[in-house]
Order: sequence, then structure tokens, then C-alpha cells
Amino acid sequence: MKHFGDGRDWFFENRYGMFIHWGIYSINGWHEQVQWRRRIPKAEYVKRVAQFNPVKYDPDSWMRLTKESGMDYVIFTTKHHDGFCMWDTKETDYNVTSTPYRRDILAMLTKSCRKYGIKLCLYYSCPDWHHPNSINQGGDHELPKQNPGDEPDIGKYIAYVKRQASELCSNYGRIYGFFWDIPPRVKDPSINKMLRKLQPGIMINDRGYDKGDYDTPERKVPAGGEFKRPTEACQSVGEQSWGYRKDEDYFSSSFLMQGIAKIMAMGGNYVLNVGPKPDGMIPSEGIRILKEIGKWYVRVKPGITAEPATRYLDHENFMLTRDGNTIYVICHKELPSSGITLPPITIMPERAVLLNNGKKLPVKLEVTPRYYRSVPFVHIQGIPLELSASEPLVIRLDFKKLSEKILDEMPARAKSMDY
Ligand code: FHN
Repeated sequence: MKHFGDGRDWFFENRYGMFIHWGIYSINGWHEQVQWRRRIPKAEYVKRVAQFNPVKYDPDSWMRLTKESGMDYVIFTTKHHDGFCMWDTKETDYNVTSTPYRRDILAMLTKSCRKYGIKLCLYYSCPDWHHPNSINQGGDHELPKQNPGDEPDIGKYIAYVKRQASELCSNYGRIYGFFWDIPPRVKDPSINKMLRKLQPGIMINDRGYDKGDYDTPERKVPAGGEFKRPTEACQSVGEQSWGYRKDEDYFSSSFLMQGIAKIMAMGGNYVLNVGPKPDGMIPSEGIRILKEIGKWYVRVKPGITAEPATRYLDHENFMLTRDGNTIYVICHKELPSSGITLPPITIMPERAVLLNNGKKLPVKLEVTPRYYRSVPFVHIQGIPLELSASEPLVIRLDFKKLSEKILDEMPARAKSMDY
């Protein structure tokens, strides 16, 4: 993946992050969009301000979990579609300092990020279901109609957004990324230009007022072997919601690991979301999943975060990454058998090691009947199938010498060996 050659390149060295959706919507324990989806009138919804008092909020514990999960950065929802602000903004009283909790949640999180060396990125929703000038006329993620007393004015609303974005990028130290959400009705490149001036190394996504620096596939794993533009995939630990949900349908760790392995082998970043409860605690199921994935991730990380190399492989079930004279075989899906053959690789590696448990695997060059060809390809055997059923496997192949040229010539070499 082509780097920028400036402060944004942190993005390519820090590939795994925690997404955190937290706001007054957590009080319902249903979904972060409860106001809109359950048609709660604004006058009723704002009563949650007086109920929000996260007495168990402990951002240090969040950061310890982030590190234990092998994650390098966090993305925090400063303002979701409901318009409620989780920082001490001067632009509206509809913010966390108006709650019984009173304290600046974002300032506390910023301090913990700095203490634990976790990079801080900020999420900000373009749609706003509270601000009187915001457009709510049935557009993408807008309320079906304006609230009583609204004075819809797109120019005034964008000016508000600019002032808030300026606050967020001026008052909380280094901000590594800005995650705009739900592309707005109008484009305005001056906004991201302002962010870059305030935060020179900031990475900005593709959902804001211009196309930004990186793409954001959501809750899906795109087809293909390699991303062409910087990319950060996002997913939540639960299928139904990003914000806290009392009876969430949680994903299996194995399912999430498969997505992480493929996205990263394609050269992308991955952020996995949790939705803290109204008291500030991350749900125990979310903690369990993050820790389970973290144990796997720290073992296979060298393989899934190496340079994408699937283009050299002639096999649809595996992916390849490369680091110098080492190739990693990413088995992002459960293996059907205990052996794998790797056309068109016809060079014998010095060793094969399963990163998941550190054990060597038998490897040879041989003609295998499965391929009806007489070419001796790399053939790895003795792969523990029961392990493959619970987590994606990553096999390291160390070669004496490997180069772009050798890899490029591999298909022709294999063809020349066929009879
Ligand atoms: O509508 C939001 C949704 O609530 C959530 O915040 C996700 C996270 O990326 N973004 C939007 C849906 O794409």
C-alpha cells in the first residue's frame, strides 16, 4: 500500500483498533439510533440527559482492555446522529456537562489514551437529529421531518459543524483520525482542510465533506486480494447494534477473526466496536470476545499485517502476505483437510511454522494427485484441523532467497516443469 510520506503514515503501522459507540442512547439498551427507529419525539428523548450518570466510567480500564486485545488505537463517538455531544462543547448545552455526571468524558478518555500510548481518533455524525438548523427531511439517516421549532439552514448547520470540529481538533491533544459518518447532502473541502491544518498527521475517512484519505467497508469483507486505497473495515462485536444493546446477538470470535485475517491480508485496517453500558462499563460479553481475539491476534499479527501478496497465488481458499524472504499463508477460512498445496510455488522453503502455536509443520515439494498436473508444488501437511475450526491459521514459510522477480516468474517456471 502506497504511503503518504507524512504524519498520516501511523495508519499503516497501527492496523487494529477499538471502535466505541457511547452516548445517552445507551440508557435504552436497544440501539444507538433508538430515537429515530422507535420514533421517540425529541421532547421525550432529551429527558435522557438528566438520567445519564456513568459513575463506573473508567477510561484507564478501557485502555488496559485495548492493549490486552492487541489494539493500537480507538475511535470514539463524540456526537452520534442524536446530536448529543460527549465533550464540553461551547456550541450547545446538549452535551455531557449538562448531565448529572457533569465531567468532560472525552477529556478523560484523552488522558487515558496518552497514559497507555493508545492513539485517539474521533467519530462525528454529519446528520443531527437535535440541532435546529440541521436538515431532517427524510434523507439518508435523517428524521422523516423537522422537529417542532426547527429552522433548517444547511449553511448555518455546516458553520456549527466546522466550529465543533475545530474544538475537537484543538482542545484534546493529537487526534490521529477523524471518522465522519453518513456522507452529507453537500460537499465542502474547506472542512477537512481546516482539520489538516489543526492536526497535520490526521487520517480522515471517506464519509465526510470530501473523499478523505481512506475507505470504510462496514460489516462486510470485500472480495479481492488487495485494497487499492488505504482502507479501514469496521464491525461490531454484536450483529444488531453498535451502541449498547441489552440482549445483543453477539458474533462468534471465530467469525470475527476470519474477517480480521482477510481484511488485513488485503492490506486494510480493522476496527472492532463495543458499546459501553449507561454506567460506563463495557459489557462482559464484549470484553470476552476482545480478549479471545486478542490472544489469537498477537500470535498471528506478523503474518496478517505483512505486505499483501495474494496476487502470486493460484488458489481461491488462501491468501498470501510477504515480508522479505518470508511468505505467510493466511488460511482465513476453516480448512477442509490437514494438507494444503500451493500452486504456483515450486521453490522449497527452509521451514514451515504454524504461527498459531509456534510448531513446525512438515513441508515438501511434490506432485500431488489433486492437481492432475506433474508439477512439484509446495505441499504442507499435518495441519491441526481442530485448531482451524476455532481460529484462522497462519503458516510462515521461510525461504533462503525470495524476490519480486522470483515470485513474478513462478507461474512460467511451473509451466516449464509440466509435461
Ligand atoms: O448509522 C450509523 C450507525 O449507527 C453506526 O454508527 C455505523 C458505524 O460505522 N455508521 C452508520 C451506519 O453506516
